[in-house]
Amino acid sequence: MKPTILLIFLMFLLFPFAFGDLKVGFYSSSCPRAELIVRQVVERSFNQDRSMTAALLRMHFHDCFVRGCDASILIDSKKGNESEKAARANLTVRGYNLIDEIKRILENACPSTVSCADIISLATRDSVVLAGGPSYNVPTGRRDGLVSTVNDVHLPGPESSISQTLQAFKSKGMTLEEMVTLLGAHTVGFAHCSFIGKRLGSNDSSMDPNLRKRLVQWCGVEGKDPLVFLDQNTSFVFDHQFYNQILLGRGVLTIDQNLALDSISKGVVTGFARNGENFRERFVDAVVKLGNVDVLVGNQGEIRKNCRVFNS
Ligand code: HEM
Ligand SMILES: *[C@@H]1O[C@H](CO)[C@@H](O)[C@H](O)[C@H]1NC(C)=O
Ligand SMILES: *[C@@H]1O[C@H](CO)[C@@H](O)[C@H](O)[C@H]1NC(C)=O
Ligand SMILES: *[C@@H]1O[C@H](CO)[C@@H](O)[C@H](O)[C@H]1NC(C)=O
Ligand SMILES: CC(=O)N[C@H]1CO[C@H](CO)[C@@H](O)[C@@H]1O
Repeated sequence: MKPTILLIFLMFLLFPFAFGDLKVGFYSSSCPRAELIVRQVVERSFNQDRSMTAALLRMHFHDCFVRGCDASILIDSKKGNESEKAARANLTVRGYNLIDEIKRILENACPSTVSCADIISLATRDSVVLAGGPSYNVPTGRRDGLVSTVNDVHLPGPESSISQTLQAFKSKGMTLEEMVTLLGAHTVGFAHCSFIGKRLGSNDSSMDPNLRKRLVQWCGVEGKDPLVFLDQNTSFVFDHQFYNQILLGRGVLTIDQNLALDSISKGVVTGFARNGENFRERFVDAVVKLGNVDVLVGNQGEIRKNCRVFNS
């Protein structure tokens, strides 16, 4: 073996779980029950409301794509200074109370030890498993950010093209396949009708006419903004049926439907539609990578005591 290869091999032996600057089991001595506590609270919440999986997945994505996975999404606005939450794209993010509850218990067990950013990542994993998705190790050791401003939020919108969206993912170091994989998170959860109004109003022939009929009726309630399932087949199950649905013209968001139509992404979609096991494996890699985007580690940032406010 060449010396360099040997060195790399030795490094993997010494740091088998190192991922970037995070590592699996970061709290194993500082707060041994941390992951257990997160799991128990997520389980309790999921048993009351199965849509928690969707809430957490979306929160995780919105957190990581704005200033990195630093829990900046959790900060409440102050007078005259709006935080990320105030952005239109983020207004419908849910799950803040669940994070608060986990944090409260963790602060009792191990004060000022477990970051809000890690809580989001761990809770997301646990909720994915509960919905039938794959289990995976979450590298931890993230620190909480010190900045949260509404002007930082530049997320792709539901009408963004696949190539625009791909640019956004590439700017975070993600590939096309990882983008298609992560959008597979739309296998769970809801969208408000207001996000698909344009699509229903136009003669978008890419939508299954039966689905269109149902959605026009369901969404057409005056003065209301009802919810529709993003995955019209297995709406609460974390599986690959979302990809089959969009191949059948049953995507709800424009961006979801376009995944199946655009020549850039169609191939990956077809592959995942056929092979659910491959989707599960790729999802694990992609979501761990998402959780590594621009993280704060070491002495950077802080460990918030209350996830909604900076320590001071
Ligand atoms: C990058 C392009 C993406 C766009 C344009 C997009 C857009 C949207 C929109 C418009 C909604 C409906 C929100 C509402 O009406 O309340 C939604 C929901 C959701 N998104 Fe995305 N999304 C994207 C990527 C992702 C990614 C990467 C994930 C996770 C890894 C994700 C997870 C979810 C989940 C789980 C929901 C359901 C939320 C709930 O039920 O509360 N999305 N998305
Ligand atoms: C308020 O403004 C400063 C920038 O002057 C920023 O760092 C901070 O995160 C902002 N947000 C909140 C909610 O305080
Ligand atoms: C949609 O198509 C139908 C029939 O083809 C037509 O009557 C209607 O005017 C169209 N609506 C729009 C908004 O283009
Ligand atoms: C819906 O999901 C079920 C269960 O995974 C699957 O067997 C069925 O083929 C799916 N239906 C469609 C129309 O894709
Ligand atoms: C999809 C969406 O609603 N995007 C909005 C997110 O928030 C920013 C800042 O408020 C808006 O400029 C985007 O249009």
